[in-house]
Amino acid sequence: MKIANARVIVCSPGRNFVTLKLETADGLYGLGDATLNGRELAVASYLTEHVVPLLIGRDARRIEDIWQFFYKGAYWRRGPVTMSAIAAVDTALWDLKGKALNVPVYQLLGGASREAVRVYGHASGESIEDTLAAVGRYRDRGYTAIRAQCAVPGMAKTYGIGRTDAYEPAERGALVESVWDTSRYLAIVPVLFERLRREFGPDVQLLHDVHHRLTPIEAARLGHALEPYHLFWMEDPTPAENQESFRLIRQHTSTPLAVGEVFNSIHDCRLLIQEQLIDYIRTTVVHAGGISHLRKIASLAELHSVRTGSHGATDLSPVCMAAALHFDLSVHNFGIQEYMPHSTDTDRVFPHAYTFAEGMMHPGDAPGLGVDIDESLAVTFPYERAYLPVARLTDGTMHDW
Ligand code: CS2
Ligand code: MG
Repeated sequence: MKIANARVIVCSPGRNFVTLKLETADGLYGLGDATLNGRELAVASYLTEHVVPLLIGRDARRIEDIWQFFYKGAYWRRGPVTMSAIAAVDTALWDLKGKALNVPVYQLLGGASREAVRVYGHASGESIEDTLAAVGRYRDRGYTAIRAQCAVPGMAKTYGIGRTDAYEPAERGALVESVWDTSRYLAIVPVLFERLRREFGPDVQLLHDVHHRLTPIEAARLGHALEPYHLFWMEDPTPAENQESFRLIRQHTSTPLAVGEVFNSIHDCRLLIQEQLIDYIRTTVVHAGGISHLRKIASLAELHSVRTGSHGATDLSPVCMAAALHFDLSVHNFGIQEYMPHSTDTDRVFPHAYTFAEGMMHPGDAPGLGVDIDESLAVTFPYERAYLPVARLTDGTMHDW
């Protein structure tokens, strides 16, 4: 099964996506997501200039060997651009193998370990009351796990607050700079979750994304303050380049911790997992080297009672969501999958077999990943530069957004 052609498709049905399409000499094709929000063209160029020329003629069945070739062969290791490019190749090869063998990819990963995949949705609001209403909408749609984010009084724009339930943080046009005030944030979050528990009771699983914005001791303080509300997880409490800093958080709180959506290899999270400094690892197919590498991270996590909780925001395309669901259905130490429904235009460009019902999803049983790309439609949505916002403290100092 020789790779005869490989093309990078950039489109923007409401937001930018980068898709790799591998075509074999015997007429099959496989898809891989290569979208890196705000740096899409960097990955598109890496693929076009440095990966595609080395792919043509290779045996598409040799998934692990091709992965190792592009990881070791680049000499320069890791990083979000390289690992997203490798991820796209890996994902497309798994798609091809499933199609060639006429089975859904999860059957190649060890088969189903569960009947369906539990997901969580994103509820947010400009006020605590708005956020309660949004959580109620998600509960009414059947979600049993819901992330809650509310605006912080006195701050014009903060991470995670969508104008509608469909939240897309990247903004076209001018870069958005927002102001951040940690003390105001620390004051409102416990109030939000006290209200949510009082309103919805103990059964709904509640999640919160700190989004890297606290210091370790501030994160320890917030985790401790949230303990009465039994969160499913508190996500990205502090920037995780310094994995050891999670020891301090762990000493002060039993609130479960989730980290990893910005990680791109097992080396970013090895200490966090081995020392059980986290409870869920958020690495995902598109940014952590594809299905092949994500399985290795999950295997390490399984040894240390850490479960998966893969990233699934709208800036990961339906190709990634499809691949994630095949992985989620099969992996033993599955925790939960993030799911933000894409726009109608995105779903038209990327028709897919996966389904949502009553808070659960399933990848479907189509051969391969069960996702496609309508290229004639994709071309009608040309790329538009868009950047993620940045945040500064009130004195102008750059901060984590
Ligand atoms: C967030 C994302 O989904 C999440 O947990 O952290 O919205 C993240 O901000 C975006 O994926 C960045 O592109
Ligand atoms: Mg997050």
